[in-house]
Amino acid sequence: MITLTPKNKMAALLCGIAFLNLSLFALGGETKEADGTTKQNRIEIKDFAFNPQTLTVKSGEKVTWINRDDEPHTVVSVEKQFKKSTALDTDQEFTIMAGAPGTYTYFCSVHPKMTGTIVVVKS
Ligand SMILES: [Cu+2]
Repeated sequence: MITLTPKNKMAALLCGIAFLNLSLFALGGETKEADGTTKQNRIEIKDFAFNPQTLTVKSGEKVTWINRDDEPHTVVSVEKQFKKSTALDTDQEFTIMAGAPGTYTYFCSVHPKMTGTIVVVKS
């Protein structure tokens, strides 16, 4: 049996606070740049194409697509590595969080010739 002295109690409390901070950070899932801004991983859908066509991000970062066409488009992972989007109307956005490192290829289910790739690297 361990008896908590006041000193030990303080250590346990600090430990708990540190753990909580880590948890909150993990939940945030956004990478802060050196200047304090949140990194934006954006892919524009324009003229029936994903721009940029290949994007490299770190695991845990968010990726947002925005449809700049007048046509609806979708974002669907070929290997179901992320949840597919609904049909995106003009200026509508879709965001995922990059999971495990790997190559995520995706396409638009309305126009299957529209394809793109996200390369997820270790954070
Ligand atoms: Cu499309």
